[in-house]
Amino acid sequence: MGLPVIVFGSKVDNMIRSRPSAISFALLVSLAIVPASLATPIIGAVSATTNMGELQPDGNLVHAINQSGLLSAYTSGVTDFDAYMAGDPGHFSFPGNDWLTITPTGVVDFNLGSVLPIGRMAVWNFGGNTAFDFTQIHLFGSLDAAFLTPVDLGTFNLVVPTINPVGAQILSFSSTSVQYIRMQVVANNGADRSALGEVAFAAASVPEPSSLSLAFAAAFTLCLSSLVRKDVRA
Ligand SMILES: [Ca+2]
Repeated sequence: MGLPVIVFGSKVDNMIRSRPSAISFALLVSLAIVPASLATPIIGAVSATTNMGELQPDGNLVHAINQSGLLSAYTSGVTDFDAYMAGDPGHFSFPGNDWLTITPTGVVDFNLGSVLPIGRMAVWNFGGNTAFDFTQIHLFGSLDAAFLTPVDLGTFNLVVPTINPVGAQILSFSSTSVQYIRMQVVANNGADRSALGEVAFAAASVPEPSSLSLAFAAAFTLCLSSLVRKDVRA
């Protein structure tokens, strides 16, 4: 029976040719060793606070973190950030879909729910080429809600979209383990108050094999070791 040569040396290769069940098992194990976690899951904030106010009746801050207005939904912690953004998900600014502030500048803190390595932030600015859009923000990260030891993530200029729905602008910074992200609004596009469509974050995680895959990998190693020992004795 002719079996394909894969990556083994000649002795092991000949041995495996004589053991079709062994190579079938090895191939099955190889397929089972897959990452259990996504490389960059998208993270939505679980809550947010601000000193910029919430213009009523429709301008609650939660509208910037609850996926309202997003034309395609994601599952926080599950959906892959890059795969999601590759689809160019738009946000439609409309009453009930945006955070409307009372003051033009100030601070908003996003709580991610747990400490995560965050290296990117997606911002959907207010749609329609308005004077309410944020134009410059400064980001800080923190392990604690009081930002007692903030990590400076940098200043970013935001694009004022001319259309509605709008695409996300991706802001990149050094991956930092934080639970809270502070957005300091430095400037808006000229109005005496501001508006924001939506934000989300990307958590960089190291892919880890699942426990089941680890068990398969251990069995795979033992199998090969046993086969090699038998081959050496032969
Ligand atoms: Ca929204």
